Order: sequence, then C-alpha cells, then structure tokens
Amino acid sequence: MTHIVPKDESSLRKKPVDTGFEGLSLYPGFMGKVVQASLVAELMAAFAAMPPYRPRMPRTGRPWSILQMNFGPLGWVSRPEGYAYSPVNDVDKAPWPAIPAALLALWDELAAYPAPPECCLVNLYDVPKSRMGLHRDEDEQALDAPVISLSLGDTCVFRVGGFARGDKSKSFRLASGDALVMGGPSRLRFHGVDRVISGSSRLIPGGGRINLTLRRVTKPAQ
Ligand code: MD3
Ligand code: FE
Repeated sequence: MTHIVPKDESSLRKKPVDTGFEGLSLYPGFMGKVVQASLVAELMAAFAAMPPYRPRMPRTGRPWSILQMNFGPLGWVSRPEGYAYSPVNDVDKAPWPAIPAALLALWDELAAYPAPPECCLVNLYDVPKSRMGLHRDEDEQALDAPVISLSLGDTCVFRVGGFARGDKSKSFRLASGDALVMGGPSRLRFHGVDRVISGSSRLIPGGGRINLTLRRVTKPAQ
C-alpha cells in the first residue's frame, strides 16, 4: 500500500549528488511538496506585512531584475555605498521577521555548524527575465560557515565557477525543494542564476521562483 502514501517526507533524498566541487553538495528534492507548500503560505503571509522590494546596484543605482526580502536578526541589503547586513529594513526601519522554523530545521540538518543562521536572504525571481549575475558571497565574517540555499517554484539554471571571474564554470538545474550547501573550499566560488524556466512548477501562485539562502554572518562567541 506504499503507493497510496503521498511522496513526501517519507521518501526524500537525504544523500547529496556529486557536483564535482568539494564542499558543494546538492540535495535534489530535500524538502517535500507538503512542507514546501506550507512554507510558501508562510512566506506569502510575511510578504503581506513586509513586501519584497527591488534593490538597486551600489553606485550605478541600476535596479536588479529580482525582488528581495530578509528574515532573521540580520538582513542583507544593497545600498548606494555598498552591500551591508542590517537588523532593520531600509524602507521603514522595522526589524525583519523571524526565520521560518522549517528553514532553521534545514540548517540544523545540513550545516554542521555550531551556531544558528542569522540571515535568510529571499530572492524572488518574479519575471521571466529575472537573473543573478556571477558574484561571490563575501560580506559575512563567518566564512567558515556554509551558505545553504533552498529553491521553491520554477526550476532555474544555476552556474558555479571558480575563484576568479573568468574561471571555467559548470551549470546545474535547481528545482523546487532542492537544497544546496556551499561550504568548505567552495564557499567563495563565483556563482549566479542564468535563467528561470517559466512554467516548470505549479507551487507558487502566479509562477516564478523563490530562493532562500541561510547565512551565518558573525563569528559565534566561543
Ligand atoms: C555556490 N542566490 O543569494 S543560491 C545569493 O538562486 C545567491 O537566488 C542564488 O547567489 C539564487 O547570493 C543562488 C545558491 C548559492 C549560494 C551561495 C553560493 C550557491 C553558491 C556560494 C558559493 C558557491
Ligand atoms: Fe550568492
């Protein structure tokens, strides 16, 4: 009778697939559809109270093609003078909402780090041309902690390179429910999102992709 059991938490892949990059672990379908759907509902409720905003590039002021929001004691923000972590949003100076419990659980399962995440950066790929250029995540002091990403909604084509912008790169697809751990020697690799495949998931009403990245920002006290 196992065929009538919803394919969910019971049958998830808790072993990563080999990405060929040490420290970069991809867990396809790590989060089941039921938990994904409840997380999306929780995100929508949070966004009703604090709407995602379209950041602008430092200095040039060019708007990003994605929307952003944060959860947790520190949020990652893009300001005219550069990138920063801030305890409050730049719109009305209100603190960010708490990191959803399902994401704290994801960190506990995968991070192998002795302290909780301080930031959950939310990237919303809301239009078909939304993308994220090649960059490194280097605004954190705790570079010994991994960055953990969870993808929801439409599949994207994600690119991982080396430690210099021109190094050769590989691309992977990230589908809804996939978790990615970027740690160890891969923590500072260049990476980006080339494109989102519109219509590839029905999880998010109206379509699109939501990426949640969990980060430890400060070094934990000994
Ligand atoms: C590989 N987000 O928020 S998450 C970001 O899908 C970011 O929205 C992308 O890059 C997104 O900074 C990709 C996966 C990711 C995050 C950090 C990495 C992959 C990484 C650091 C090193 C190598
Ligand atoms: Fe990144």
